Amino acid sequence: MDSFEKKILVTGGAGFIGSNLVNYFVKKYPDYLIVNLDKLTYAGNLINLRDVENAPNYRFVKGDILDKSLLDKLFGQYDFDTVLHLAAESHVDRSIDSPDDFVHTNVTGTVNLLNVARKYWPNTEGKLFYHISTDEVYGSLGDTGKFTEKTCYDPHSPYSASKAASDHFVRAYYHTYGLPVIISNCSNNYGPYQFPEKLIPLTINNIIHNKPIPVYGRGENVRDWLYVEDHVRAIDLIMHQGRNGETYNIGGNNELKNIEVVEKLCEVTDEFLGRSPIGISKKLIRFVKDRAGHDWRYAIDINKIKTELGWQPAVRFDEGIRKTVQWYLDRQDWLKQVTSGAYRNYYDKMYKNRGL
Ligand code: NAD
Ligand code: TDX
Repeated sequence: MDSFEKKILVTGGAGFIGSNLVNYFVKKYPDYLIVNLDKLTYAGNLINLRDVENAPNYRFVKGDILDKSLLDKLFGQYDFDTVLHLAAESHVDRSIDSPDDFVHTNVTGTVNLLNVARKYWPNTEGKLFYHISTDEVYGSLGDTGKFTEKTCYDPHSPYSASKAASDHFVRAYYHTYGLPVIISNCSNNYGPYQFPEKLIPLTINNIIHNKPIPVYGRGENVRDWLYVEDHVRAIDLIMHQGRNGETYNIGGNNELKNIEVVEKLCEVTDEFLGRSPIGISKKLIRFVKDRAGHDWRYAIDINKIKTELGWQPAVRFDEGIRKTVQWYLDRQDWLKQVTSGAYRNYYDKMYKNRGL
């Protein structure tokens, strides 16, 4: 164990961003030990990690961040110096249907991790607790303005309220106990391995199967989209060069209305599937009842991470979306596998509720 330069606990490493991060870190840093702790909820899948599962610097532990004795055992066994905390319930619609799991995992789970880090890190030299969070903690913007690191928290959904609470606990442990922490708040990610309940993979999956595409309200809400690999690169930089106690906003400089995203996906997917005329799949679009408390617009000011750490998004949306559509078309086995089982019931119920 001591032969590793760093010993990193990644939580939620079988989910969308987590698996992209684990795949990237395990390959880029053979001298770092990456221990991935994941409960494997509906959103976590070990097939996302096939490329690295036998790597000598990678370990997987199936477990829950609510299991305090497991956390204690893992810290004792591996002597972690870094925590990259991504495990969370992450889907806003699910948080509206049933908030409790969001409180348990996102709030209590985060506090459990903070407590165990605090216990095992009496000497904080070289240690870091890094919480990967969301721009949704800042609430909703009108037609102008951007979120900066100084924007006041104003979460609107049970999901964003739970992430805001966890961010507050992370900062409280920095101020109260001197735990070395960093938080980053990122905008909407897209790319390989995103669970097909989120707008982009859901739309691609529905186009493939000629199913209705639900667009909430009039489709005019705006999100700032970032290719997941750019987010992972930002996390890598922040982990190595970010300053203790600081917050970094991460965004794609890429604001789009939901309807623009969906129409673009129809065009690219039609092109790749050879459907004619290109754009014919737009006939699948259905405007449905709006999401309760639907945040109007998110936009991120990336000035701090750009000037301090030299990070900016590298993948343009046009390029990222083509890579993403191609990935889902190539990996229909993946789509099939992750949408079987318990997910089916959720999906069928959601469609029924929306009259689709
Ligand atoms: P995801 O839902 O795809 O993955 C979450 C992972 O956490 C899954 O593998 C799941 O099994 C695991 N998990 C859930 N509860 C757990 C528990 N109690 N114990 C252990 N593991 C558990 O989520 P994602 O989209 O990859 O998001 C990862 C993190 O990044 C989250 O904290 C999310 O809030 C944050 N984030 C996401 C986005 C985005 O656009 N997806 C943007 C900004 C921030
Ligand atoms: O079927 C849909 N139709 C639709 O119009 C879905 C699933 C979504 N939408 C809209 C709602 C949002 O305005 O599309 C936009 C994107 O929705 P989601 O993919 O559910 O993402 P969002 O709610 O913006 O939250 C995401 O980004 C921030 C992630 O799920 C969070 O985990 C992350 O923190």
